[in-house]
Amino acid sequence: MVLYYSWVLRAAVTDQAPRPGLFAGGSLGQRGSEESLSRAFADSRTRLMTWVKADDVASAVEDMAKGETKISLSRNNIHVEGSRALGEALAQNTGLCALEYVFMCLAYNKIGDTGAKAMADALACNSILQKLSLASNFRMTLLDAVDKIKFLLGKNKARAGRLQHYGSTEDDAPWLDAVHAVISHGDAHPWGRAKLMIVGRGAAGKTSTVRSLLGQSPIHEHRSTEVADVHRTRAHDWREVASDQGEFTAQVRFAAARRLRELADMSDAQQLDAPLQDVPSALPPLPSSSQELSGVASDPKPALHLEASPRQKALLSSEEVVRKFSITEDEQLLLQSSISSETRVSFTIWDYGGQEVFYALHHIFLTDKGLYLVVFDMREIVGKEIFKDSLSEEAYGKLATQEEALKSLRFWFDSIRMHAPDAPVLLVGTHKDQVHDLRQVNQKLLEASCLKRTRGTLIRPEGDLIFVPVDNTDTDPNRAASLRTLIAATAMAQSYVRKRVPLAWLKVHEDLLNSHAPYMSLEDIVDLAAAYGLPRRDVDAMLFFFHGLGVVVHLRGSQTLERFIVIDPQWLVDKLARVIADDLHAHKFFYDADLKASGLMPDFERLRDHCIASRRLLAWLWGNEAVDFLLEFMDANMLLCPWHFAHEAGSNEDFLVSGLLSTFSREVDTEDFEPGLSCELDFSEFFLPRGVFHRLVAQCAEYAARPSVIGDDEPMAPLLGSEQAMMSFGINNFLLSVKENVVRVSLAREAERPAMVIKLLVSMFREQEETVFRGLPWDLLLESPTSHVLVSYTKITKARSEGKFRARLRGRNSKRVATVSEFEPFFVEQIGALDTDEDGPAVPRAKAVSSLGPDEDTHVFLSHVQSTGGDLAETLRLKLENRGVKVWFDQSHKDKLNQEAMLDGVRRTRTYVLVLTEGIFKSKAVKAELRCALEAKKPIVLVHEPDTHRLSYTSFSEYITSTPDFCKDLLIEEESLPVRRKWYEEDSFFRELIRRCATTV
Ligand SMILES: Nc1nc2c(ncn2[C@@H]2O[C@H](COP(=O)(O)OP(=O)(O)OP(=O)(O)O)[C@@H](O)[C@H]2O)c(=O)[nH]1
Ligand SMILES: [Mg+2]
Repeated sequence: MVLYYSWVLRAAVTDQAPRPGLFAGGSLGQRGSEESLSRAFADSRTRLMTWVKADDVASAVEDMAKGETKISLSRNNIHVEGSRALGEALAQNTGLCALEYVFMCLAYNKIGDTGAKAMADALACNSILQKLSLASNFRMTLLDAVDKIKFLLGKNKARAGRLQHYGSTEDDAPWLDAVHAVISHGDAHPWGRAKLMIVGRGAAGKTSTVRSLLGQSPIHEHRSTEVADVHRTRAHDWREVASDQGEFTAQVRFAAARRLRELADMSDAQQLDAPLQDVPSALPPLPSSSQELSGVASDPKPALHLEASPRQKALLSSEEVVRKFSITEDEQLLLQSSISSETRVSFTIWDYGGQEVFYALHHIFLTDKGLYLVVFDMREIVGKEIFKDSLSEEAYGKLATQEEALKSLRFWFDSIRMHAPDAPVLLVGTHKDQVHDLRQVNQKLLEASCLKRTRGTLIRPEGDLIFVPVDNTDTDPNRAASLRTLIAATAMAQSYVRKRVPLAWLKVHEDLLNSHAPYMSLEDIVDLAAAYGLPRRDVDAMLFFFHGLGVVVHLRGSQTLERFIVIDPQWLVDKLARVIADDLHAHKFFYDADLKASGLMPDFERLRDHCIASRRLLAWLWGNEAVDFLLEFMDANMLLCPWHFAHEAGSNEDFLVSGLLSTFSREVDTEDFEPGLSCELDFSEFFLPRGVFHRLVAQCAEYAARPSVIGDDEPMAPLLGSEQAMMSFGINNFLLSVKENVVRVSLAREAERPAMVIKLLVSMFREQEETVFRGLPWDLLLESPTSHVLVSYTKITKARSEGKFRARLRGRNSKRVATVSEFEPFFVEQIGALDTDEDGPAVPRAKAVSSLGPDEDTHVFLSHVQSTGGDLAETLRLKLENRGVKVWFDQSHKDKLNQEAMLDGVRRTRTYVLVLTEGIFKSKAVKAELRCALEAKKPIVLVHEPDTHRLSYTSFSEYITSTPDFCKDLLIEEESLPVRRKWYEEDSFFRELIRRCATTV
């Protein structure tokens, strides 16, 4: 319980931007106030920094009126643990400086010597607290701690007196002028920000290592992290900053200090006295930022001035400059002296939960602009047996074997290489207090083959060890000093950390954080940025950069996703954690009174038992917040998909949460299944990332329910297990299974079109490969139905194309051989190559197309820009024509390339299709065609390139910005259809396109 109190205390005191407020409640020891306290901090987002006991309310109100802040915690059973936590919180707190007078009462709390020492340590960092009562505390004997406290409080008091005068003296002029100059010039400065990702097995000590890095006190019990915890650090001392604290102010201070020093270095004292507007010209020009940062074209220099054009808001008002930037001379000098410091970098730390269920989320969060800390428990690497006698049975039982631990390291190295191939990796070994022979750990790691898998991205510390050992139980706040140094130096070597970022970006970010909104619409951010003079294009570049750094989450695959920016990544992680949870974390819901009362318990049980979630359950789990976005986010990341199979307890909108399938312990009953043709997707050249199989299952489940696939039959609901799935595409039944690095597909013996099913599955996997698992090597192996030898599909097709049907091919990892002709059953369906999107002669194609009217020459006019959309338009034309649609397309009418002929083509077509790719509206021809289509009142259909990895891709905001005035709202009014290229999706894409083009009968 004491720990619980300390949590509350920490929540209260680390709050960095307090607004004087009042919380009245009973003592913390009483259940009621415990709850109201946590509610106050969890729900309201108000900055309640003051609370008092109920009977003190009157005096507290008086204090508040005087602008005084009192934190009264007397008689609260805070004990040693609580006071330590409080000390830690106080050490971090910079927010209290908004208050003029701060008093804290800790009387009657049994904090003892340790608590007093913690308070003394805290005050060494906290320069705000001026009064602290420690009266009547149990066994307090350490007088020097009390003396130290008295001394430090006195210093703070004196300092506070000084502070009040700042901003008004003549001495401040050069400093404030420099601040003004920095802000008015609006230049870009290196932000020095990086993303630090902490990964490793469950209970390896990741969270403890993060606490060590942040200088926080050790935790002894294991509180397993759910999905991830996101922390942000301050540049110079690794202290954690509050989630609403931006870095604009710090950046301006730093830039001002640099400016002052540069001016001093020029040894031209006149410069300092020069009028404000002359100051920037005295300095070397700084390069513009946004082009450099993202490759997104932008105005060469965002013009930001303190009192600029009337529409443009100054980044800060003059009064704000004086108020925020009046700092002591000592602080100014300190800033100037730290300019050359090579390690001034702040981090967004992502502390991942190590449980397997969270691995499904890796591809979203393991991004490449980051550093990876792979944390392992050294006891497991040396072999847990050594610790059998020194550990409790329970603790010993939780340790992994050496083999498991090394396998886990290999898994993490592979996952990082998969998702962030160039990111630096640091290895951290925990439990240094228990493992003394570090060389032995080193030796084991070197012997294990897993290190090779980092492919040169492993950063080695100085000395003989290839990892950094840590003792997370040490109470010294600097226990991870050498690790911090290594991380910071590694980060500084990354070019994106040194990139220059316009101050206006940081100001926008600070405003976003200060809004306390967990997410915001793109339109609102565009407006906010516009107020500071940032054009819409720069907003794209800014959000792209922020997303890469893990500062915001902004996906761009669809219009809904693109319009939604998550400002607080922890909010998103917490929402996901409520759905993708392991048994341990899901347990609490079974006792949730609200869930019971809402009548959704059966839905919840169904989610846990069958991985099927009803929309109403998801809405409840997400507190009815941003439900459409979250659904689309999960869908886009293949964590769920619509589930169209009936279920007794089901609502009418269900989803298969494929991200949860790994928690399944059940197996599929395959007793009656008679396998026919089989093949394997083999990933053993590298590894099979978690999630490939479950995503494939989700893709199949969605596909299997399409009306065009089901036909007139009753759909068979897939039978799902964690490593198996029995499915059916129409009358073709098949079994999917996964083992080690292989996904196996077995068609039922009676399946009619086995090769088509295989082609569909390969196409689904290739979709994953393009969107999530880029560069993942794999091979398609076909199993001979007679000899059961598995042979690479590439080898078979090569031999067939050379007519070598009698050639004998060696099986994978086997001495056995099979003749090419054994594989003929895979080729009889004539549906084209199994591993491409090409059609064979026997591919069934849907839809009769209506005949043309007397005024119509074509069904469709494809309007596109050749440089970026030429290939796409050509593919669309071919596939539409294959389906009987007559298409007007300029490349196929070479003789009619003059404008009049094209416009005539528009007038004499049934539907005008605009193919949206990068730069579409820059084309004069496209604009003329579009204008003509509008004048002729043709139906307009939009299709767009959705693949963010293609050069022809651009964002919707870019399309909207560049839409010509004569059709300004076109993209807002018409919903664009994303182009689908993969074989399994192509048919439904063209059906929909043809439907929209009104060409079906
Ligand atoms: N003795 C000792 N214990 C440690 C050390 N580091 C971590 N622990 C303990 O190991 C247990 C697990 O630590 P955590 O930091 O919570 O582990 P984690 O990796 O974050 O675990 P998950 O969040 O579940 O993935 C806790 O009981 C810690 O106190 C260490 O260096 N020495
Ligand atoms: Mg953890």
